[in-house]
Amino acid sequence: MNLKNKKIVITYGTYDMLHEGHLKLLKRAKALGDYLIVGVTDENYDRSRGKLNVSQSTQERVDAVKALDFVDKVIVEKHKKQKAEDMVKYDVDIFAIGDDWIGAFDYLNKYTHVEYLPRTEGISSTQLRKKHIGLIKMGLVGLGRDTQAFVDEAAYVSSIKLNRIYADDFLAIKKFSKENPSIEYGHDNYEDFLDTHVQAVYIDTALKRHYTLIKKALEAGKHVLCENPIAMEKKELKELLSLAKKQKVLLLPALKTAFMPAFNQLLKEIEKGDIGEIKEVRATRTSLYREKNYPESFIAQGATNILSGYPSLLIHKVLGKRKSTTFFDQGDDGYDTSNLIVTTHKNGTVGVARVATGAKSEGDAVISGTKGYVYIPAPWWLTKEFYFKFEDSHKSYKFKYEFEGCGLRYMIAEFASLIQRGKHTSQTLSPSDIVAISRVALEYKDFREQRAENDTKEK
Ligand code: C2G
Repeated sequence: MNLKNKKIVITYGTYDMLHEGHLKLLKRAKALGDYLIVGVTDENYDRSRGKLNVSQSTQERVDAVKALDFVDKVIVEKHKKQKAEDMVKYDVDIFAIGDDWIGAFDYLNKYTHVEYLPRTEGISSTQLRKKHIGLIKMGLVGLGRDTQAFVDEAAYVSSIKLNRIYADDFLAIKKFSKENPSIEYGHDNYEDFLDTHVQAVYIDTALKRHYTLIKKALEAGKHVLCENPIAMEKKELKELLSLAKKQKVLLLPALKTAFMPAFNQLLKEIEKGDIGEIKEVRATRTSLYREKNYPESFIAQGATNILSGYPSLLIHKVLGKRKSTTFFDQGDDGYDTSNLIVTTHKNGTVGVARVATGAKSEGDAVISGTKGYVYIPAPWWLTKEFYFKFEDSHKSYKFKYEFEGCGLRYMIAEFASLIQRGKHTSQTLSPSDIVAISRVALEYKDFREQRAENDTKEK
């Protein structure tokens, strides 16, 4: 189509479960001109602007809009600044949007004419989702350090109904449900708990209990989200992942960083190659749990077990498969309190993960390349902002995002959305990602055992 002398109209939206309200708005927008461009928001951008409960994937939503014969072009909207860029790129005459946004896009008047159109009352994606998809019934397993935060954050994911708990200590359950009225049912028998209508569970217990609890939940056909690491032995990890596959359910470690909008944007930006060939990824995570009054039994699980998942996630996502792993650990009270984990990857690239519960350091991360580096300030695992820096400091730029709450809701939203879409694995944290990330801690366990054996032999 020759667009010369044509009036170009653009509009944007999520268009989850495309409905009458969307259609009316799109038709009104088209009537304003000759050529209609529709920007469909992608999942990551939606999460970053607080839309957690979208039930369809970007592709499904794009396809639904593309199928409308009066829509001339469909693009994907990936970040906040894109609207302004699109106005120039497509030489847009009119930007149209529903009047629920009145005033919000006045800043675009400097590029084009902004028109707020009447919105259709009485219909919304939220209502449709409730009617057609139903709620995912979810239960809590254990009463760990993160359980309260999980309940608080799950309240923002409207597709989840979290009202049941299993824990050993019945008095503790009673206290917890009193403080959290949404938790209506408590069990101190795991089999009874699994025998209910619960479709999915969140496990937050001592690490060594994960394997058995996950296995039973998977056998009972439940989807599982479990604190990291999900198993303490290589063969157990493999067994659980194949069991999840066989049972056609989802098994995810609760590595919240993997699902945070800014972290995903960071990975996309790095892929663009501005910092050249990547040579090294360094990431630190330390926490003096004893000073924060964590029980000794928690600390005795070892710094590598408790903390290495996060640095390993960043290093694996950026550098890929590991070739070798070397541990420089310190502090041995029967467990490690500090560990420097150096890994090598393809083309001689190096990952340096620093974890400690008995030493304190700056919790930042640096990704170094031949042309520049990315700096993610502490706490890098709650990714908010990151800087692209170059020799010529004038070329440096930064990305800044906000996240809501303590960041857990993005992971819970992804978990729920995968279940709703009938997916049994996540692209964000695939089974091979899970194996690669967890194996760092599992190999450290083998390393310690081997070293202890050698020490005994020497004596
Ligand atoms: N809409 C409507 N009537 C409804 C529901 C939605 O007219 N009952 C309109 C909205 O006003 C918007 C479009 O349909 O113009 C898409 O709505 P959503 O899918 O809810 O997307 P939204 O969050 O409004 O996206 O960059 C994204 C945009 O800024 C807005």
